[in-house]
Amino acid sequence: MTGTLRVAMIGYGFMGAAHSQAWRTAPRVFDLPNDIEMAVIVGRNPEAVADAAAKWGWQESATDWRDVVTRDDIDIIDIVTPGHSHHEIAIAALEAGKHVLCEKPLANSGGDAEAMAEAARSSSAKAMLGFTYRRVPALTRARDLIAQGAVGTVQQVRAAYRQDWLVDPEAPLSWRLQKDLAGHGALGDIGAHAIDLVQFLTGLSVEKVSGVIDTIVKERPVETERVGIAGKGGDEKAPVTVDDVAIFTGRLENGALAAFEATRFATGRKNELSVEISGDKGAIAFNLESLNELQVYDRTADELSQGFTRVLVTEPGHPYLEGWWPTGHMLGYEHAFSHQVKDFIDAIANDTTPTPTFDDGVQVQRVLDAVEASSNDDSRWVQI
Ligand code: SOE
Repeated sequence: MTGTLRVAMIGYGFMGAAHSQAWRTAPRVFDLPNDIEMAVIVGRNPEAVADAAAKWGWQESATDWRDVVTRDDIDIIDIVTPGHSHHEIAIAALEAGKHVLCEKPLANSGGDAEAMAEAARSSSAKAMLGFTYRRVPALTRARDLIAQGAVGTVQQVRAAYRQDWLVDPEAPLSWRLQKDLAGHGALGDIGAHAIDLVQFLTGLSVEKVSGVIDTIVKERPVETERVGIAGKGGDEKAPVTVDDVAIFTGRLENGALAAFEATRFATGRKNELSVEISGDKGAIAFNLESLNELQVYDRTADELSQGFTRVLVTEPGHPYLEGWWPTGHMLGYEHAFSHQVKDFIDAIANDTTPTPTFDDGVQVQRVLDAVEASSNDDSRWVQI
């Protein structure tokens, strides 16, 4: 397939900015099979969405996604709204024959996620889920190394996503803290990344979980202005209806144990997504705060030379690096979003299945729901 693909993006918050940059950048960095037009950006507030269109380079803005998903001049719908609306928008778009890129987590409940996956299976259009960290070059490289046997048999895993933007009890009740909008708290927002990464890196599914979730600050100021992630609040307070912290154990399909942590209360940890995969032949560790590098341990090397080795994933032969800078130059948080666009457009052009699929999203959703169920039942093991 060649020609121009016209994109409409629904939503315009933090992820709207990240995705806009990617839609603009990917065709300039990579040799894509199609031209991309950033056609329409959609949001409920007409002035704010018009400002976003002008700032980020969308041709026009609109206020009703229902009118946009059925337009004949739109090929791709990119969903960057809070989780509660993913289900309705994605299904309408797929039924209208549009390709869909949807932010994570897939939905707010297992039932909604299943319906979305069913719509994706029945559509000839492509559907892809935005677990973007899979496309940080170091993590793509880690997946390849593990698949080639670099750690041998996976025996144990640690994965933590730790932030601290809610330590302040006056940080307001943004949509991420409301169950009806977000589904889960830290568990769904950032724990979902940790779960997806473990499954992506090891190729092993989480089969059962035992965990605890907790809400440390039980009520917060109602949000009066949305700024960044945390926003601004006034005097009125309302209950927090999701978790602040989730700590859980997962049993992988090969029997290995995985320790997971997702928190917005790790004081001083701004955006630490760390994962370590340990096997009988070696280990690989990654931390998003040093996202251009891997720590690699080879247990089969000469005993006296063994130790974790820092490997910089910045070379033109590494995943996605061909389009960027000369040897040794670094990438940042936003680059993975451009890699996501590249892979999505390639899958559309080559008629292949883009990953993560909506089915992958269902699997993660089941794990999230199982962790909450386990916590509600004195941490008993819950089968996925
Ligand atoms: C907020 O916790 C957040 O923006 C998540 O929603 C994103 O998925 C993650 O990439 C960074 O943190």
